[in-house]
Amino acid sequence: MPQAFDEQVTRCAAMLEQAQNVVLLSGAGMSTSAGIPDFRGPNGLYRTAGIADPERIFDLSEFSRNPTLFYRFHRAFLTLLDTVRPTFAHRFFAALEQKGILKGIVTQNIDGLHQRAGSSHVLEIHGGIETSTCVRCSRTYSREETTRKAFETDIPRCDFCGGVLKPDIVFFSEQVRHLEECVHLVKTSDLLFVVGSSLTVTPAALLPAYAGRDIVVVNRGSLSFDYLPKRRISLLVEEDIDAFFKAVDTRFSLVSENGT
Ligand code: CNA
Repeated sequence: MPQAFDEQVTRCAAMLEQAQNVVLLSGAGMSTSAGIPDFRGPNGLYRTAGIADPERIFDLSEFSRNPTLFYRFHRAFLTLLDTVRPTFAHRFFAALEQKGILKGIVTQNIDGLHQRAGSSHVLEIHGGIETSTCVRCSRTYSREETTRKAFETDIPRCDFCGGVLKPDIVFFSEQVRHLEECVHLVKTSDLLFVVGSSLTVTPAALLPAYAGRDIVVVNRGSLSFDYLPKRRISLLVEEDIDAFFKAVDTRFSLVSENGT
């Protein structure tokens, strides 16, 4: 039987008080209240994109054949990023790092909101959009250069060889980033938060099984137990992420109203 909200808040606060090595694994649900849709949630991209088989957006062979679909999505994403701000939960975890309790964040997100909230130890396991690489000559381009090109032409290309620029996001079938460091971070945690992830994308979904001690999952909606058996979870909170961490923060007052 699900525990009442207040009881879950109390348990989470008690675990936080005991913990010395908190780690966060975050997913797209962390940013939905900022206005960035997730993939598999009720308003997620997979239901709303109007594209048959939307996984094609991040499919490497599709990108190699024709990057138009990806850049149509990416231009909209870049425009959206200019309008959004970190959520309460982003600021809560940034504050935990400042307090010295949180040792690092593994994020599957590519929106940079953890860093904008003030977190400094962020491992972007699925890469990010700060740089792009020419698929032909491997020259690196900044986010600013790629963005300018993406809005000037249909497909941004390398100034030197004309190759297509690909933002350094991990596409399906590509190697993830920082995997060893992510595993080490999770193994050394005494409290792992898994927040806003359906835990369907491997290898990120395999990480929680390495957790050193307690695991708190905060996720409302689709959640796979294929890689993280339910019995390994100390606390499963099926509530809105910001609402839950706001309630937890009433016990700590880490987050100020107008900033971290
Ligand atoms: P996902 O599979 O879309 O799962 C997100 C989960 O969060 C779902 O179970 C939702 O129901 C849940 N959720 C959404 N909003 C809330 C909320 N307010 N409160 C509680 N639960 C909520 O996303 P994953 O991260 O698991 O999948 C991995 C993909 C998604 C990664 O490769 C990401 O790069 C990719 N992605 C990232 C972003 C981003 O950077 N913000 C956006 C969309 C997709």
